Amino acid sequence: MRTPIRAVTPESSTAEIAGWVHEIRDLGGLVFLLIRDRTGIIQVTIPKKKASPLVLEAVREVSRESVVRVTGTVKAIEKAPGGRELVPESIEIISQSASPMPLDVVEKVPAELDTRLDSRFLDARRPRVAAVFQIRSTVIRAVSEFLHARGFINITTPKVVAAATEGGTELFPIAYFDREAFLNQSPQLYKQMLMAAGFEKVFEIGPIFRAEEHNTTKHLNEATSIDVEVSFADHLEVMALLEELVIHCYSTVAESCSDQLAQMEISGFEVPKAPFPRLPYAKAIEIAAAKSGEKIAYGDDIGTVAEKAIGEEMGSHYFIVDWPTLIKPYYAMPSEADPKVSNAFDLMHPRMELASGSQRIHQHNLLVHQIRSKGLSAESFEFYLTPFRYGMPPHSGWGLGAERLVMTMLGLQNIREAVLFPRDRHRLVP
Ligand code: AMO
Repeated sequence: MRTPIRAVTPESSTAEIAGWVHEIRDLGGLVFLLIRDRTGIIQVTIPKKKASPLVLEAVREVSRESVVRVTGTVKAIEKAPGGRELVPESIEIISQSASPMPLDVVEKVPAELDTRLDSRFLDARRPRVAAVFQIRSTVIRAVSEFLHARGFINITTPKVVAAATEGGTELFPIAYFDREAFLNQSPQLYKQMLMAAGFEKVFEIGPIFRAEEHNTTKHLNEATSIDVEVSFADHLEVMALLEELVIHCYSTVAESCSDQLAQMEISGFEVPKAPFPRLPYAKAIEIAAAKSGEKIAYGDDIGTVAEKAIGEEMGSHYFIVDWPTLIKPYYAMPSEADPKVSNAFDLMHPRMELASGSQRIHQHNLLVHQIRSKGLSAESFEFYLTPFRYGMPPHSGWGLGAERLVMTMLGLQNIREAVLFPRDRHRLVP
């Protein structure tokens, strides 16, 4: 039976391990093979004089990054990783690796991100890279557990759709038999329709597609969105839920990923504290003008430079609230007190936007009016609008970018580092 490398301790007497040949060090009379599996690294020590001919032949033939199985005796030794070594009785080469490799797993030569992504399967053998995806997995589990515990239903909505959600641009058209269809930009319309179905609390963790032209360090063409929709709740209630969820994700990672954080050399991992400040849009653009010199007219979007300046001023997670109705999507509810402002919010990390959401319009007539006032055709939204005529409860929700959450949590420089196989303007393989 194969033992995970981490479970081989100085107290073990014998062990059978299997993994990749991380390094080969030939010191003349002694050869060291470092063998790696996902749990750790062990030193296999081969004294040339004492080893069997079969073991010596395997050692001569094996190349780095080959998959091997080794059985032998465990000895306590202080200098080796984990305080133990394995002296082999047999070494079986299960799968020999070709060389030279397109990427150095041991990373003596640091590689460009593009080279790493071209050979992601090798890149992800690096414990530091694998740690990102173990943490990402923990974050997704934390989200799912958190929402299930609060009575949410996990939904799956179509990714092949007939209409835009977030406005007409940024859509990927596809051929759907003899009709035009699109890859969905957001589950927005579907999660809202399920409020009319009486589900009350839904969530989805799934792909969203955006034909963003710009190739930046924080945009993907295929991203993962954590979407939530709640009936009988206003924007303030779903903001509180979002804040609690983000903190829960950080706490879960702090509690259960200490090895991975150490692997990534992240020390002093900080869990953000509630409440996140609520910054009105009008104040945000004032800060941007004062700090970055970038003047934003009321009603214009907050661009990257301004976002950065505001982020520096705020220093930790915060919400931007009281957005002008004009720049928020048609489904955002205008404030009762001042309809020029909508009940919409963005959750910000000092580096970038993480989520946006709002209280939604639940009145059919108002929604049709808003769709038309954005220059969109209400007819193409028929399937979405009909449920609003047969008993639609008031509701609110948000969409949180999973990659941006992981990227900002781990201080990654490029969003592509938080995706196994990113899709961007230039990348369609692997
Ligand atoms: P929005 O378009 O702001 O809102 O998207 C929500 C969040 O999804 C992430 N995101 C992206 N991440 C990486 N690359 C992209 N191209 C990309 N586009 C979006 C961001 C963003 O904050 N329907 C609304 C949500 C709602 O109101 O419920 C929506 O899609 O982190």
